[in-house]
Amino acid sequence: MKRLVNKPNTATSNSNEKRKKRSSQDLATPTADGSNSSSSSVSSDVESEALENDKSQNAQKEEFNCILEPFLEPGLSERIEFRPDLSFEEMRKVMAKLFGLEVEMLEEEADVLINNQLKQKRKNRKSLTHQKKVYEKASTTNIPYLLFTCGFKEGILGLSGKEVVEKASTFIRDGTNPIYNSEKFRYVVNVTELKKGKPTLSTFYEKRGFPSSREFGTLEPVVVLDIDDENLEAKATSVTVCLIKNCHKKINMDAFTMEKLIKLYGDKTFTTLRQRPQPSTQNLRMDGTQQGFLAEDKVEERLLREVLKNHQEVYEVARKGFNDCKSSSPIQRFTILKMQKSLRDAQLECSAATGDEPYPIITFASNIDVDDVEEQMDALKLLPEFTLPNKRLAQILKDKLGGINQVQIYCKVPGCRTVAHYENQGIGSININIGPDDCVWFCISMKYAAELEKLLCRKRCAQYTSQIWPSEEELKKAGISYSKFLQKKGEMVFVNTGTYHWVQSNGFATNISWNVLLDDWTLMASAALSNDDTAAHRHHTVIPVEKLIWNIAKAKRNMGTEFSNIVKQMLTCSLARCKIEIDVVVKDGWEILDAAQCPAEVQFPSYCFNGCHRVWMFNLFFVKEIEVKKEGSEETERKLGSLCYQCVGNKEEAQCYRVHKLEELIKIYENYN
Ligand SMILES: O=C(O)CCC(=O)C(=O)O
Ligand SMILES: [Fe+2]
Ligand SMILES: [Zn+2]
Repeated sequence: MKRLVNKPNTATSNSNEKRKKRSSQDLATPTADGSNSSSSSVSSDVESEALENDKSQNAQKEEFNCILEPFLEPGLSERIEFRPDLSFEEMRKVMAKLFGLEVEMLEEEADVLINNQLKQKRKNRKSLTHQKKVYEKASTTNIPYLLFTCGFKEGILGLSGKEVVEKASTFIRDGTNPIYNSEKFRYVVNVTELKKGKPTLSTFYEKRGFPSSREFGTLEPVVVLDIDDENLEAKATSVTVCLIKNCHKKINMDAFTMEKLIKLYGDKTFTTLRQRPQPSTQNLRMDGTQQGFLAEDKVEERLLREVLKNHQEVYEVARKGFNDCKSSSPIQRFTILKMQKSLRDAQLECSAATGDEPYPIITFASNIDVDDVEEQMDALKLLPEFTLPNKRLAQILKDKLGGINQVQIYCKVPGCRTVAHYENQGIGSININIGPDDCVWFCISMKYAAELEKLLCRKRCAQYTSQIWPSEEELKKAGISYSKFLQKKGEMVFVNTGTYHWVQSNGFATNISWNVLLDDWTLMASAALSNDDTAAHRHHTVIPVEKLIWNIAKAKRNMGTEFSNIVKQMLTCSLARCKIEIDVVVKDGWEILDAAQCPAEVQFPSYCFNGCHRVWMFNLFFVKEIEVKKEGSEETERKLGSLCYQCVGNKEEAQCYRVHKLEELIKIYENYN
């Protein structure tokens, strides 16, 4: 709760400097309102009284500085001008190797390279001996997962679409995938379920060539660019993460005030997170215990109006408390205690609270989806085109996807945490701080994905389901470098492909955010890797990757580039799987109808209605009557829904539909290179 006290000074070393400057100015003007400012006619009495005033004001400032000192964000990255980022380059190298690309890379120092090769050899040896223990067996499934990074069988790359389909037709006879090594697929062991013993470490990224690290991790600098930089796109897309300053000159920040948000979405219910505010270097649970990297919050569904009105109230309470503290020197202990109590009392009630918490249980309005409302979209339009929502490759997605090609808003009081994550499918993200205060960011390059994956296992964190707040010390010990920086009002953070990140507000702040999909081969490589990693964790991707690659091919996007090379490899896997799926379903005795014949009330399916973790339904889907919950009620009703082959069960009660003819897919495949 002390974090709330320091609200107006949620301090960076810079704002601290500003504070100091102000106090020396204050010395020149004896009273706060300046009414007695130095005139030659002032009596000596008044002068000495003024001197006393000065002294007491200075003493108070000193006192405030002492109180606030522990809350200044420690250990921040150096803010530097643009320079090439070797971690990002190394990630690109690994990806290029995985997809057999020959791309020009920055030269690295020779000894680093040799060192890494040595490490890799050692690690390879190790992973061979441990491999057996690491994974569970895959489920017995008739149709292989759609996987992009487990390697092709001999002589597959370069085949025509017709040849791929022909080869894939042998699956139904001998049960092995003749196109890609799907038999190597294993689920990752769920480390959160292990109560005792050492957790098995998953090695998904290590197996795909991401290096191990044996040196200590370090604090990386952060590149700061200007929104008017002539080469902004080239620079921003070649570093792990960067800050882009002066965005307030391009955005109408007034479009995102609390009042406007309440007017637009006040009556909508959103997921709000109840959290314990604490320094970014600490990770205590609500009850004061600590559980490694595992963070805790309580989820509540609340009206946005209620949450934002509360934020305004908390802001006022914090401001008043701070002013009360300032009104006496030395600061009275009881005014601090009074302020602490009023801040606790100002919070919304929390059903999960015991009532004895010695801190305010704050409310974080997270992931507020914004539709394409004119004023808000208009407010962003002067930003550089590549940073705007729903441009470039995102346009190919067509469907509206919250937070991906749609803007999302985060409304924060001091201490709100967005826990650690890769962006959906590891793609890039834009985040602008509308202010008034700072947010602190932590970022890790995907170069460290292998080491990070193992560290998370050791900490019993599941990548897709645990709330994770990593410790800086442990990262360094595990050889993982990271950057840590403040994002001030008006600054954008450009999170590049594959960057793992977590964020905390150090004051009151509203952030707006969306994903960017650029025509960049690292993005496709990241989507491919993420597709396979999510499958290994029994999840589905958020972006419909299979649909995306076919739309790219249909639009003949970036032909003859590294981008199209990777997409074509992904298409090979998809085409083969479509053939295998059809063969399995036909052999099982299903009649397949054209999707145009599907009853109108069944919308085009995306995920399986059963909530299963398998792929998005790209081609075949199975329609049957299922029991579903009525909206806003506990009652159920029977409705037509679409399921995947794995979940549909009895064919007497369901009908199979097909979206694409194989000939159509073959043609698109042939025409894309
Ligand atoms: O502002 C936040 O807390 C969310 C940040 C984030 O994860 C993003 O913009 O990608
Ligand atoms: Fe994010
Ligand atoms: Zn399913």
